[in-house]
Amino acid sequence: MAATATVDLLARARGGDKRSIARLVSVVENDEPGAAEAMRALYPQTGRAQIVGITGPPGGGKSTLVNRLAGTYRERASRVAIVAVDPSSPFTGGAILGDRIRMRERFLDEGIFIRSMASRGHAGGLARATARVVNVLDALGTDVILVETVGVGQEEVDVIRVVDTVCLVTVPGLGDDIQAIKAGVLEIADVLVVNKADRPGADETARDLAQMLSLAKDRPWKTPIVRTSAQSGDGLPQLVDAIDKHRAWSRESGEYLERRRAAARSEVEALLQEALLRELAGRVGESRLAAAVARVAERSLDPYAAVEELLRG
Ligand SMILES: Nc1nc2c(ncn2[C@@H]2O[C@H](COP(=O)(O)OP(=O)(O)O)[C@@H](O)[C@H]2O)c(=O)[nH]1
Ligand SMILES: [Mg+2]
Repeated sequence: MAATATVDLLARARGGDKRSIARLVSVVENDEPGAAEAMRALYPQTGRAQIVGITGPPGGGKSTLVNRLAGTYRERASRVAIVAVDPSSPFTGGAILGDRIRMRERFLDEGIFIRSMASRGHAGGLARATARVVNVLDALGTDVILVETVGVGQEEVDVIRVVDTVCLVTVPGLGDDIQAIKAGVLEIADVLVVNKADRPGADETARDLAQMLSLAKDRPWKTPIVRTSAQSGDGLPQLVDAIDKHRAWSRESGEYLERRRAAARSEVEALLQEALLRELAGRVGESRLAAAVARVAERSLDPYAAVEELLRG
């Protein structure tokens, strides 16, 4: 994208034009030409949005909850964004007709921007693309950014690191599955949500979670457990309140800055790694690399010696 085109796009996106926001988000998400320039212009304006993560196993009601939260936050904020990072199910996946209709209302609301992230081919790619998208939305003046992700693997744990407050969603009757919620995921949860509390067993699940928390190592923040029904909206005010309390504590205790620093570090390190790799590839050259690889394949050179030789130049 030409420099002037990027400037125009930035201006329109800042004005709140949804199509321009979508285009800019795509440029940055996919690291298209113009991405670095846009980031440079936008970065000084980041750091204002409240970023909330909703994570947990598939089917727990995360999308339904996020949809509700977006509506709730929209009542007090002019711009809300939803970033759905769920490669396994699109944003509408599993939602019943009523949910779809409510979802459509959100789509029609000029103050709510919704983006589904495409999955990436390489490890760490999704987390970094999400960080870039969140930064852009933040810089464009979004007040609240809700990030939905499936809390299953390391990649998802990395994705959720970009947020200020992590809500982990579980449902009643998971039984042994609760044990399957990885200790690491429980550790990064700032708010525990027992959704589908309209179903039997919510109190037991809440008790099980409380017990698991009591076994975990002491943290200065006391993780609250909130019962919600994303379907009826019960417990939503309590959830918003818990998120707000965590935000206040986080700012006051310095946790917020610490997380921002950790996120900045992983972003810079990842870019540095890429840049070093590119530089090294240029220095080594494809023909020398190919020659060394051929010798390793023929067993006339071992891989360690090959690397040493290539680096020696
Ligand atoms: N009974 C009940 N069903 C819910 C609740 N929240 C979501 N669901 C339903 O659970 C299914 C999965 O919801 P979805 O939001 O797609 O879950 P996700 O995979 O975690 O994003 C859908 O059929 C929802 O309608 C709830 O609080 N109570
Ligand atoms: Mg979902």
